[in-house]
Amino acid sequence: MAVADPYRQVSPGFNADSAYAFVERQVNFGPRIPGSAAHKACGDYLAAKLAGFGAQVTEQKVDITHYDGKNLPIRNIIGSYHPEREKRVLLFAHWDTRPFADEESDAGRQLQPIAGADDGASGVGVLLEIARNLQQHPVEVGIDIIYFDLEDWGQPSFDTDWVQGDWWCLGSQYWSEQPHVENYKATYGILLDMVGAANATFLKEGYSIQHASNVVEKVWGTAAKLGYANYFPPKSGGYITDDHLPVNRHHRAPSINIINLKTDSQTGFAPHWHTHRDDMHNIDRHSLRVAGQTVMEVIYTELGE
Ligand code: AHN
Ligand code: ZN
Repeated sequence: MAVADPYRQVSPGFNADSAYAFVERQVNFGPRIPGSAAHKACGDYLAAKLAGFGAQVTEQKVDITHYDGKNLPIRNIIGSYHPEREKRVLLFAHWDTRPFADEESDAGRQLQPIAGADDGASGVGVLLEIARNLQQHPVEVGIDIIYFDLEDWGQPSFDTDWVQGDWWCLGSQYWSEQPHVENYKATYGILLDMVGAANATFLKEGYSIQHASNVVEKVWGTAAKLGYANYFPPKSGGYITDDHLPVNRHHRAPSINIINLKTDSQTGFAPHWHTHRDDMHNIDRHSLRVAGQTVMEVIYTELGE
Protein backbone atom coordinates (compact mmCIF):
# COMPACT_ATOMS: atom_id res chain seq x y z
CA MET A 1 0.00 0.00 0.00
CA ALA A 2 1.28 3.45 -0.85
CA VAL A 3 2.14 5.66 2.07
CA ALA A 4 1.39 9.37 1.75
CA ASP A 5 4.48 11.53 1.38
CA PRO A 6 5.32 13.28 4.64
CA TYR A 7 4.85 17.04 4.57
CA ARG A 8 8.03 18.90 3.75
CA GLN A 9 8.62 22.00 5.85
CA VAL A 10 9.30 25.10 3.75
CA SER A 11 10.42 27.51 6.49
CA PRO A 12 13.88 27.65 8.08
CA GLY A 13 14.18 25.96 11.46
CA PHE A 14 12.94 27.99 14.42
CA ASN A 15 15.68 28.06 17.05
CA ALA A 16 13.95 27.41 20.37
CA ASP A 17 17.10 28.11 22.42
CA SER A 18 17.37 31.51 20.83
CA ALA A 19 13.69 32.24 21.50
CA TYR A 20 14.08 31.07 25.10
CA ALA A 21 17.02 33.46 25.57
CA PHE A 22 14.90 36.35 24.20
CA VAL A 23 12.19 35.51 26.75
CA GLU A 24 14.69 35.27 29.61
CA ARG A 25 16.33 38.54 28.66
CA GLN A 26 13.02 40.39 28.99
CA VAL A 27 12.23 38.77 32.33
CA ASN A 28 15.67 39.74 33.62
CA PHE A 29 14.78 43.42 33.25
CA GLY A 30 12.16 42.89 35.96
CA PRO A 31 8.42 43.48 35.58
CA ARG A 32 7.81 45.60 32.45
CA ILE A 33 5.25 47.88 34.06
CA PRO A 34 4.48 50.98 31.99
CA GLY A 35 6.21 53.98 33.52
CA SER A 36 8.92 51.94 35.28
CA ALA A 37 12.66 52.00 34.60
CA ALA A 38 12.57 48.29 33.68
CA HIS A 39 9.85 49.00 31.12
CA LYS A 40 11.91 51.76 29.54
CA ALA A 41 15.07 49.62 29.44
CA CYS A 42 13.25 46.62 27.98
CA GLY A 43 11.55 48.81 25.36
CA ASP A 44 14.93 50.18 24.30
CA TYR A 45 16.24 46.61 24.08
CA LEU A 46 13.32 45.41 21.94
CA ALA A 47 13.53 48.38 19.55
CA ALA A 48 17.29 47.85 19.18
CA LYS A 49 16.89 44.11 18.56
CA LEU A 50 14.27 44.64 15.84
CA ALA A 51 16.51 47.22 14.16
CA GLY A 52 19.49 44.87 14.48
CA PHE A 53 17.46 42.17 12.73
CA GLY A 54 16.90 44.49 9.78
CA ALA A 55 13.43 45.80 10.52
CA GLN A 56 12.48 49.44 9.98
CA VAL A 57 11.49 50.50 13.48
CA THR A 58 8.74 53.00 14.28
CA GLU A 59 7.60 53.81 17.79
CA GLN A 60 4.36 55.31 19.01
CA LYS A 61 4.61 57.15 22.30
CA VAL A 62 1.60 58.74 23.93
CA ASP A 63 0.34 59.34 27.47
CA ILE A 64 -3.10 58.21 28.57
CA THR A 65 -5.16 58.59 31.72
CA HIS A 66 -6.02 55.23 33.24
CA TYR A 67 -9.06 54.11 35.28
CA ASP A 68 -7.31 55.01 38.51
CA GLY A 69 -6.55 58.55 37.31
CA LYS A 70 -2.90 57.64 36.79
CA ASN A 71 -1.08 59.03 33.82
CA LEU A 72 0.59 56.21 31.96
CA PRO A 73 2.84 56.12 28.92
CA ILE A 74 2.02 53.90 25.96
CA ARG A 75 4.98 52.80 23.86
CA ASN A 76 4.11 50.64 20.86
CA ILE A 77 7.17 49.26 19.07
CA ILE A 78 6.79 48.40 15.39
CA GLY A 79 9.31 46.56 13.21
CA SER A 80 8.51 46.49 9.49
CA TYR A 81 10.00 44.42 6.68
CA HIS A 82 9.42 45.79 3.19
CA PRO A 83 7.04 48.57 4.25
CA GLU A 84 6.43 49.38 0.55
CA ARG A 85 4.75 46.05 -0.15
CA GLU A 86 0.99 46.04 -0.49
CA LYS A 87 0.48 42.48 0.70
CA ARG A 88 1.36 42.30 4.40
CA VAL A 89 1.05 40.03 7.39
CA LEU A 90 0.83 41.56 10.85
CA LEU A 91 2.40 39.63 13.75
CA PHE A 92 1.85 40.95 17.27
CA ALA A 93 2.22 40.41 21.00
CA HIS A 94 2.09 42.56 24.12
CA TRP A 95 5.35 43.47 25.82
CA ASP A 96 4.07 45.05 29.05
CA THR A 97 3.44 42.95 32.14
CA ARG A 98 0.65 43.03 34.69
CA PRO A 99 1.37 45.18 37.77
CA PHE A 100 -0.64 42.83 40.01
CA ALA A 101 -1.04 39.13 40.69
CA ASP A 102 -4.79 39.20 41.25
CA GLU A 103 -5.20 35.46 40.65
CA GLU A 104 -2.69 34.71 43.42
CA SER A 105 -4.28 32.79 46.33
CA ASP A 106 -2.02 34.56 48.84
CA ALA A 107 -3.83 37.91 49.12
CA GLY A 108 -0.73 39.49 50.63
CA ARG A 109 1.14 39.00 47.35
CA GLN A 110 -1.62 40.16 45.01
CA LEU A 111 -0.28 43.70 44.91
CA GLN A 112 3.16 42.59 43.75
CA PRO A 113 3.81 42.62 39.99
CA ILE A 114 4.26 39.37 38.11
CA ALA A 115 7.37 38.37 36.16
CA GLY A 116 5.27 37.80 33.02
CA ALA A 117 7.49 35.15 31.43
CA ASP A 118 4.54 33.56 29.68
CA ASP A 119 2.13 36.49 29.84
CA GLY A 120 3.96 38.93 27.68
CA ALA A 121 7.55 37.80 27.19
CA SER A 122 6.81 34.47 25.44
CA GLY A 123 5.03 35.93 22.42
CA VAL A 124 7.54 38.77 22.15
CA GLY A 125 10.46 36.31 22.30
CA VAL A 126 8.97 34.10 19.60
CA LEU A 127 8.49 37.13 17.35
CA LEU A 128 12.10 38.26 17.93
CA GLU A 129 13.29 34.84 16.82
CA ILE A 130 11.10 35.17 13.73
CA ALA A 131 12.63 38.60 13.08
CA ARG A 132 16.11 37.05 13.31
CA ASN A 133 15.07 34.53 10.66
CA LEU A 134 13.47 37.16 8.43
CA GLN A 135 16.78 38.97 8.15
CA GLN A 136 18.58 35.82 7.01
CA HIS A 137 15.76 34.35 4.91
CA PRO A 138 13.36 36.92 3.46
CA VAL A 139 9.72 36.11 2.73
CA GLU A 140 7.65 37.24 -0.27
CA VAL A 141 5.16 39.39 1.65
CA GLY A 142 5.68 42.47 3.79
CA ILE A 143 5.75 41.78 7.53
CA ASP A 144 4.96 44.08 10.44
CA ILE A 145 5.86 42.94 13.93
CA ILE A 146 4.11 45.03 16.57
CA TYR A 147 4.88 44.91 20.25
CA PHE A 148 1.84 46.48 21.88
CA ASP A 149 2.09 48.18 25.23
CA LEU A 150 -0.41 48.38 28.09
CA GLU A 151 -2.38 45.26 27.27
CA ASP A 152 -2.36 43.96 30.81
CA TRP A 153 -3.38 46.76 33.17
CA GLY A 154 -7.07 45.88 33.22
CA GLN A 155 -8.76 46.68 36.52
CA PRO A 156 -7.80 43.99 39.06
CA SER A 157 -10.44 41.62 40.40
CA PHE A 158 -9.76 42.80 43.98
CA ASP A 159 -10.88 46.36 43.12
CA THR A 160 -14.31 47.16 44.49
CA ASP A 161 -14.93 50.42 42.61
CA TRP A 162 -15.53 49.43 39.03
CA VAL A 163 -14.75 52.18 36.61
CA GLN A 164 -16.71 51.94 33.37
CA GLY A 165 -14.41 51.61 30.36
CA ASP A 166 -12.24 49.32 28.23
CA TRP A 167 -9.07 49.14 30.31
CA TRP A 168 -7.43 46.15 28.66
CA CYS A 169 -5.44 46.38 25.43
CA LEU A 170 -4.78 50.13 25.52
CA GLY A 171 -1.75 50.00 23.23
CA SER A 172 -3.58 48.06 20.53
CA GLN A 173 -6.64 50.27 20.93
CA TYR A 174 -4.49 53.33 20.32
CA TRP A 175 -2.70 51.84 17.30
CA SER A 176 -5.96 50.53 15.80
CA GLU A 177 -7.37 54.05 15.88
CA GLN A 178 -4.12 55.78 14.91
CA PRO A 179 -1.97 53.28 13.02
CA HIS A 180 1.68 54.15 12.31
CA VAL A 181 0.82 54.27 8.60
CA GLU A 182 -2.29 56.07 7.38
CA ASN A 183 -5.07 53.66 6.36
CA TYR A 184 -2.93 50.71 7.40
CA LYS A 185 -4.30 47.32 6.31
CA ALA A 186 -2.77 43.87 6.43
CA THR A 187 -4.03 40.77 4.65
CA TYR A 188 -4.30 39.09 8.03
CA GLY A 189 -2.91 39.26 11.55
CA ILE A 190 -1.65 36.77 14.13
CA LEU A 191 -1.42 37.55 17.85
CA LEU A 192 0.73 35.39 20.12
CA ASP A 193 -0.23 35.54 23.80
CA MET A 194 0.97 33.07 26.42
CA VAL A 195 2.61 30.60 24.05
CA GLY A 196 5.45 29.47 26.33
CA ALA A 197 4.07 27.05 28.92
CA ALA A 198 4.65 23.29 28.73
CA ASN A 199 1.81 21.39 27.04
CA ALA A 200 0.14 24.58 25.88
CA THR A 201 -3.20 24.08 24.16
CA PHE A 202 -4.01 26.69 21.56
CA LEU A 203 -7.77 26.31 21.35
CA LYS A 204 -9.57 28.18 18.56
CA GLU A 205 -10.44 31.43 20.30
CA GLY A 206 -13.95 32.83 19.76
CA TYR A 207 -13.25 36.27 18.25
CA SER A 208 -10.64 34.69 15.98
CA ILE A 209 -13.27 32.38 14.50
CA GLN A 210 -15.76 35.23 14.31
CA HIS A 211 -13.46 37.69 12.52
CA ALA A 212 -10.91 35.51 10.71
CA SER A 213 -12.08 31.91 10.37
CA ASN A 214 -10.00 31.42 7.20
CA VAL A 215 -6.87 32.43 9.11
CA VAL A 216 -7.76 30.03 11.92
CA GLU A 217 -8.09 27.22 9.39
CA LYS A 218 -4.82 28.16 7.68
CA VAL A 219 -2.86 28.24 10.95
CA TRP A 220 -4.39 25.14 12.56
CA GLY A 221 -4.04 23.26 9.25
CA THR A 222 -0.38 24.25 8.99
CA ALA A 223 0.27 23.17 12.59
CA ALA A 224 -1.30 19.76 11.86
CA LYS A 225 0.94 19.29 8.80
CA LEU A 226 3.97 20.02 10.99
CA GLY A 227 2.84 17.39 13.49
CA TYR A 228 1.67 19.84 16.15
CA ALA A 229 -2.02 18.89 16.31
CA ASN A 230 -1.74 18.17 20.04
CA TYR A 231 -0.85 21.82 20.63
CA PHE A 232 -3.34 23.12 18.06
CA PRO A 233 -6.33 20.84 18.64
CA PRO A 234 -9.40 21.29 16.42
CA LYS A 235 -11.46 22.60 19.35
CA SER A 236 -13.01 25.96 20.19
CA GLY A 237 -12.12 27.92 23.30
CA GLY A 238 -13.83 30.94 24.85
CA TYR A 239 -13.93 34.56 23.73
CA ILE A 240 -10.89 36.47 25.00
CA THR A 241 -10.63 40.24 25.13
CA ASP A 242 -7.13 40.64 23.76
CA ASP A 243 -5.08 42.79 21.38
CA HIS A 244 -6.64 41.20 18.28
CA LEU A 245 -10.04 42.63 19.21
CA PRO A 246 -9.37 46.33 18.47
CA VAL A 247 -7.35 45.32 15.39
CA ASN A 248 -10.38 43.39 14.12
CA ARG A 249 -12.95 46.01 15.10
CA HIS A 250 -11.06 48.76 13.29
CA HIS A 251 -10.59 46.49 10.26
CA ARG A 252 -6.80 46.82 10.24
CA ALA A 253 -6.45 43.07 9.56
CA PRO A 254 -8.62 40.01 10.15
CA SER A 255 -6.72 38.67 13.13
CA ILE A 256 -6.49 35.55 15.24
CA ASN A 257 -5.15 34.89 18.71
CA ILE A 258 -2.81 31.97 19.40
CA ILE A 259 -3.30 31.67 23.15
CA ASN A 260 -3.01 28.86 25.69
CA LEU A 261 -6.59 28.13 26.79
CA LYS A 262 -7.77 25.48 29.21
CA THR A 263 -11.23 23.93 29.48
CA ASP A 264 -10.61 22.49 32.96
CA SER A 265 -9.74 25.72 34.83
CA GLN A 266 -11.90 28.36 36.50
CA THR A 267 -10.33 31.22 34.58
CA GLY A 268 -10.06 29.50 31.18
CA PHE A 269 -6.30 30.04 31.29
CA ALA A 270 -3.40 27.96 32.63
CA PRO A 271 -3.09 27.90 36.45
CA HIS A 272 -0.07 30.25 36.53
CA TRP A 273 -2.03 33.04 34.81
CA HIS A 274 -1.74 36.34 36.71
CA THR A 275 0.11 34.65 39.58
CA HIS A 276 3.73 34.70 40.72
CA ARG A 277 4.21 31.28 39.14
CA ASP A 278 4.34 32.99 35.74
CA ASP A 279 8.14 32.98 35.73
CA MET A 280 10.90 31.27 33.72
CA HIS A 281 10.18 27.89 35.37
CA ASN A 282 7.08 27.83 33.26
CA ILE A 283 8.75 28.39 29.92
CA ASP A 284 9.15 25.32 27.75
CA ARG A 285 11.31 25.49 24.65
CA HIS A 286 9.14 23.06 22.74
CA SER A 287 6.01 25.17 23.17
CA LEU A 288 7.93 28.20 21.89
CA ARG A 289 9.02 26.13 18.90
CA VAL A 290 5.52 24.85 18.15
CA ALA A 291 4.08 28.36 18.10
CA GLY A 292 7.06 29.90 16.30
CA GLN A 293 7.56 27.25 13.64
CA THR A 294 3.85 27.23 12.84
CA VAL A 295 3.75 30.99 12.32
CA MET A 296 6.95 30.82 10.28
CA GLU A 297 5.58 28.08 8.05
CA VAL A 298 2.50 30.23 7.43
CA ILE A 299 4.46 33.31 6.38
CA TYR A 300 7.14 31.43 4.42
CA THR A 301 4.45 29.74 2.31
CA GLU A 302 2.63 33.02 1.67
CA LEU A 303 3.01 34.12 -1.94
CA GLY A 304 3.68 37.73 -2.92
CA GLU A 305 1.42 39.53 -5.36
C1 AHN B 1 -9.27 39.30 30.08
O1 AHN B 1 -9.04 38.65 31.08
C2 AHN B 1 -10.47 40.13 29.92
N1 AHN B 1 -8.44 39.30 29.07
C3 AHN B 1 -7.22 38.57 29.12
C4 AHN B 1 -6.28 39.09 28.14
C5 AHN B 1 -4.94 38.86 28.64
C6 AHN B 1 -4.47 39.22 29.86
N2 AHN B 1 -3.99 38.25 28.01
C7 AHN B 1 -2.96 38.22 28.78
N3 AHN B 1 -3.22 38.79 29.90
ZN1 ZN C 1 -2.23 39.04 31.47
